[in-house]
Amino acid sequence: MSSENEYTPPNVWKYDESEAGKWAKTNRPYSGPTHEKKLTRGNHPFQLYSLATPNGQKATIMFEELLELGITDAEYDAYTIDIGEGTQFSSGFVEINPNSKIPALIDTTTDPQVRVFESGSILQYLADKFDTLIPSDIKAKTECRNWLMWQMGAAPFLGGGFGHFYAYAPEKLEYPINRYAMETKRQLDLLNKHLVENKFIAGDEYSIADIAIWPWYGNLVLGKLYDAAEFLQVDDYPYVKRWAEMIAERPAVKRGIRVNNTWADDGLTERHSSADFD
Ligand SMILES: N[C@@H](CCC(=O)N[C@@H](CS)C(=O)NCC(=O)O)C(=O)O
Repeated sequence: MSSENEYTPPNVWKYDESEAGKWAKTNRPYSGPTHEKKLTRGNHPFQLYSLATPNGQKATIMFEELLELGITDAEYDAYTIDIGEGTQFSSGFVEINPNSKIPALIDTTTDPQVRVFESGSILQYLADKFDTLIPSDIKAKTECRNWLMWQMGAAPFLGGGFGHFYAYAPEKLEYPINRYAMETKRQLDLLNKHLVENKFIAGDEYSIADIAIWPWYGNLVLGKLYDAAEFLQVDDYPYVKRWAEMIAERPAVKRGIRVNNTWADDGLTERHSSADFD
């Protein structure tokens, strides 16, 4: 197959800043801080630095679910990290996540304090710490972790693959859109088949597996991600839709998706108490 867009890679790839497109401030071929800036800190046990993207929603939904369960030790301050402006490259943020990606968390109740990065690690840490939202029986717990790890491996094909080429890339290219639409639909079909027999992802109980998967695949079938519901024919996955709608109704989920949300009318740039939602 050849096209007028065909690209012959040179022997050595070169970094061209002008080619970086929509994410010019975020895409660089190296890691580490770009500027000195400390993180702001509040008084609650947990300090969260995030943004209401699907990966960020996992952390804020988890905190709101813990608080909904009456676990007041899970009180948190949430600060917005503006990834379009490159705030994830400040020295303070890089100290808690050398990978410069939201969400990142500090548990201030331990000595020394614990940094937690990677949304899956944050969910696992909080579930372990408060002994909830993960089954205790080893078989059920493993099934929950299976799906948690599945999400961490699968979602980059949806976000970095499909979402990038369908919604963000400067030109619409058929090959990558086809490739990642195919993989996204395969993943949706997998979830749909799984949810025929399971009320929640890990079985009968709501768990961190649902909290990890819903922000990506739930939002997608509810038409809230990449405006791609028609393109991907999400009505073909009725069990994913049933599950997504059920989870969207949870009070903690309704609150969680408002935190660090700088684009929704009811979004909260920072969250310090339950009263912020009033
Ligand atoms: N595997 C990571 C992915 C986190 C991630 O990709 N975060 C994005 C926003 S959704 C980010 O911070 N991007 C900023 C950048 O790439 O510089 C996780 O699940 O925490």
